[in-house]
Amino acid sequence: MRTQVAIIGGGPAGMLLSEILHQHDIRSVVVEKHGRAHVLSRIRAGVLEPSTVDVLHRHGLGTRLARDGKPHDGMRLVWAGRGDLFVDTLRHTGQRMTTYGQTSIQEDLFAAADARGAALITQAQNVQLHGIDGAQPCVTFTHDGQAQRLDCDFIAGCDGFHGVTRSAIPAAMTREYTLSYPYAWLGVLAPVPPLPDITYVHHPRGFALASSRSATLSRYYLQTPLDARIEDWPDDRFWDELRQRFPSDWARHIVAGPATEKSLTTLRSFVVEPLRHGRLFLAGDAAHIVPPTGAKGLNLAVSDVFYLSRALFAHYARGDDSALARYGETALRRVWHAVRTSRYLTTLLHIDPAATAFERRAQDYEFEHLQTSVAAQALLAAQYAGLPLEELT
Ligand code: RFL
Ligand code: PHB
Repeated sequence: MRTQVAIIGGGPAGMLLSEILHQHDIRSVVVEKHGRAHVLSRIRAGVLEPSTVDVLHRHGLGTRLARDGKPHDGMRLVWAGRGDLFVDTLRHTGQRMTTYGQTSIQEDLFAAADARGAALITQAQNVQLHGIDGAQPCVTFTHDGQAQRLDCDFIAGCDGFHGVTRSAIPAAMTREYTLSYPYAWLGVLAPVPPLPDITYVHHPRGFALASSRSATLSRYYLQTPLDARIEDWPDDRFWDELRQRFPSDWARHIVAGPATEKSLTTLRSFVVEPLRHGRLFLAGDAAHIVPPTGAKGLNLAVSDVFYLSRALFAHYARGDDSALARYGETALRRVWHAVRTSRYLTTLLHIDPAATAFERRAQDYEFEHLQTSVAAQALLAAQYAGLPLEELT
């Protein structure tokens, strides 16, 4: 097989890249390790920045988003014993965010791919990259028991944090920046009406978060120790613990129900640099991870793909490789912005079991500062809404 861009990974980054490239008459093949059902079963992101919504609309992917996405005008922070604060993104930035599940985006991307008869190979095993230093790279893999080879001009590594593309770059050529946090998140999806706002709670028992997927579908998270096990968290224990972390007049409004999904996530910040080696370009979680506090990961995958698609377009349409050369530095500006924001929110809101009395006191007064300073709220609102996209072409 031969194509122009071989895209490894059919998550949001890979499928969106293939869609945008198609709209610029650039051919691609997506090689995905799992089946569609598996990709669609992963319950993840829920909050979209204005620039993410803009990219989806610009590429004809906004119909269902416009209908089913819910405007999200800020986040509520609740601090046990100190009341709450609404960080009003609409007021401070003039922009609206949107809640719309990653699963729905993934469904929209698969529907668009089917409508154009896209080349999407699922259940590909043993994916390997070859010749990324030279002018004729290729990808090999096994599909339906047959060995396959895909020749291409470029490879896009969109295969998430546990993929193979990042490790195809010689270790001596990259630098990895990592921070692990000493707690995990237990997430629950339940068919019950959500609280009105996305609400982040700081409580001595640990952080909690209320979010939603629709008017009838709630998404909640609890901070747990790193060694927590799902089997130790039957539904009753989850709802009981969640209610203990919310102030009592809020807890009364939490509607409990049977969990339809439960998952544990460890929290880390990670960035690899550079994002390019030869003909391989990394995008999305393959290149960077942020802790979910602040809901930035999917938004970064979308901005990486936006920049990469524009750079590939300049290459094919005009023989201009300057945007390809600048892809990493351009994408990394938004990435590090989100890395800083999500690290700030994570350390502000969680209970670090090893924190000193000094650190806990400073954390309390950080929140008090946010509660009393409109300037601090405006800064956080702007960080939450994300940096605007730089137009490259
Ligand atoms: P994905 O989604 O991990 O997709 C990668 C795809 O590559 C495939 N793959 C391979 N394919 C071929 N060969 C291989 N060797 C392969 N290895 C892997 C995988 O099967 C998969 O299909 O990465 P992508 O596309 O970069 O997208 C990134 C986002 O999924 C991620 O950043 C977000 O989900 C993060 N995130 C959130 N982001 C937001 O913007 N807003 C949120 O509200 C938000 N909430 C979250 C989140 C992530 C969470 N978890 C579980 C980490 C909440 C949670 C709990
Ligand atoms: C979610 O809805 O899953 C969600 C919302 C906000 C976050 C993280 C996850 O910060």
